[in-house]
Amino acid sequence: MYNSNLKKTTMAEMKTGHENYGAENIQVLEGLEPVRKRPWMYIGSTDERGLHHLVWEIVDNSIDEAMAGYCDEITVTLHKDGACSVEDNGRGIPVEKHSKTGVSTLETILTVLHAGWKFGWGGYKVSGGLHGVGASVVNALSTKLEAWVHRDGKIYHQVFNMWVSEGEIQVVGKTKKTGTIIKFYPDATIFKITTDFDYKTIKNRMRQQAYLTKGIKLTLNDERKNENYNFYFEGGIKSYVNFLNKNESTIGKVFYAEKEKNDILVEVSLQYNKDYSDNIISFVNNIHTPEGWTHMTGFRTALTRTINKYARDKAILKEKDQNLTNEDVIEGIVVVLSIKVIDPQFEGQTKAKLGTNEARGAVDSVFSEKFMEFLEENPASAKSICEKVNLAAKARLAARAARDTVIRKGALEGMTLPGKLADCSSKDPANSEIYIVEGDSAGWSAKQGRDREHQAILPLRGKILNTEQARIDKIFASEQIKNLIIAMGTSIGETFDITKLRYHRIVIMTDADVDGAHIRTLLLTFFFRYMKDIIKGWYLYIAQPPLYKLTKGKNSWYVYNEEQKEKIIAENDIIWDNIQRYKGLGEMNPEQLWETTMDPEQRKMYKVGIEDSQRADEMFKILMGGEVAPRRKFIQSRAKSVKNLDV
Ligand code: 28F
Repeated sequence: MYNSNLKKTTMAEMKTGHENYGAENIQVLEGLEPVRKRPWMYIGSTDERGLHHLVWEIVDNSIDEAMAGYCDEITVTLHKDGACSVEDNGRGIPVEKHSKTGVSTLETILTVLHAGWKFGWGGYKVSGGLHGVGASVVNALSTKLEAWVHRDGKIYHQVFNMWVSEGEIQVVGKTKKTGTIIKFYPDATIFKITTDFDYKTIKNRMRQQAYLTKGIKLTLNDERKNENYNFYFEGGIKSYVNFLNKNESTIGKVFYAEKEKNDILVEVSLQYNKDYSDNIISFVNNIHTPEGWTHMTGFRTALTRTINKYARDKAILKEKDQNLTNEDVIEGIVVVLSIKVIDPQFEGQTKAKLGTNEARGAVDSVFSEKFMEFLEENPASAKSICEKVNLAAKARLAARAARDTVIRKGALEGMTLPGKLADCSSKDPANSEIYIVEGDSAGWSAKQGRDREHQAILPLRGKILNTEQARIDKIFASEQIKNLIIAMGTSIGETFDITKLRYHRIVIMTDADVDGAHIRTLLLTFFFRYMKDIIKGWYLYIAQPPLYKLTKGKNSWYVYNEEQKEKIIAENDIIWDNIQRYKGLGEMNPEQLWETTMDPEQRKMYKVGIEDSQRADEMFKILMGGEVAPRRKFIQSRAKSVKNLDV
């Protein structure tokens, strides 16, 4: 860990402080050593996500300067030599030496842990970043980091090699501008998986930050691919709501409000659409808080109370009508809630849950006051919103009635499993798996070929209901979906209970053709919308049946993709007897299906997970939702990359 070329320093010198350059470096080394020893404690992980946290940390410091009102342009550049640089036109990090430490603010920020730049209140200057661990973490995890500061008419430059300063800060030129540039080279010994920055990842995050900091111009230059992108949203989170609704047909106008309450700045925008799922994203000091918590609770209670009050005042809800529930009022809603809190108490192990109690009250009071004003001032929007939530309430009641009848028949409780289910004999979910198989003939082969002790088979006939476009009462009306729900044992919606899951491996097995892909997508849509915890718990798999069978004499090889086929053909310069392409699972007999796709010793399967919930939500909307235009655009934009289209 120590730089061998550093002069070894006696304890005496260490104690006396900074007169010995080496001593200072030793302190820096000791200060940043914990970061290099346990990087995941500072950036979450050292995989691709952790690598990009380095970028967020530096960008967030520029965003902080923008939130303070001193910067309105931020540029991120991905260099050919693997470096990433961030530039802002803020005031420039101060370079004067501290009287007591003899070290400049710039060097302190870059070499002292948690010297993240936080400063007081007034104009909502709060620190973002990975909760402001500061740029020193980036320095510690980079082989080289350079800083330029434009300030007081001079350009200052300082270089850090293996996070230790190469020398004193230098004046390298004159300037009329002000601002800060940080360029860093991530350390490949820390980021073993990759040090390649991902353009799309950075672009998505910069779009989000631009929405959250209205009026700021964010530019991304990828010098590796000669691509660049600019983001600038005068409308801030209002534009964000429009972006999130771009694939939807909307209901009513966009609502927007911004107001301070008890030292908390509350900014919220929302708009309903005709869809059934909700999309509510919240931020605290520009940090995404996916687990929500107090600020979200404040919002939800205020929304439910306000709509109920308005609907009763306007006699849209009659005396006899039950109150609308939170579930009813969030159906089809898109919300961006952004609050600024001085010293937020983050909870949860990912620090993505706000524990500050004042936030609940502030959001509740600002939102209910402003949203009631909006409903009163926009009666047409208010009416269509109330119609929408009323329909949701009626569907919920109908679904409850439908579920109750189904439950009353004891079906959902698993008392009467669906006739088509060939269950396994083991009753221990951890040792049980279920294959959801497309088609009766494949279903038959799977039933014959399986391991009856541990493998259940549920054959599906043809397409299942597209649950992306169906309301909950239609879900219960569908025989295939009901069979799935009963077979899983968990129920769905508010009665979903993952502990009731009857199998710890659920394998989707469909043909390797377009229809098979469609059925697989319909199943994934259902699990994502109504049994998301099954995916989050990593219980869901996709079987990999062979694409080809190559035969030579009495030998045969199963091949799982085009590349493998080309490789085997290239490697064995022989004349094959036949090369069989499997169009459907039904073409395999039970033994073949077992040994190629179901035998745990030989099979290959994909594990289904959700890396980015927002992205997954958007993709299901585009691919399976009611709006045709976005789907057409998606297909057209990817048509050229499709190789063997079998229509
Ligand atoms: C490319 C990354 O880090 N920009 C920054 C500033 C500006 C000031 C500042 C930063 C330490 C504790 C204050 C300048 N003049 N971009 C950046 N721009 N840090 S980081 O001050 C840090 C001090 O509080 C700054 C007057 N006040 C603040």
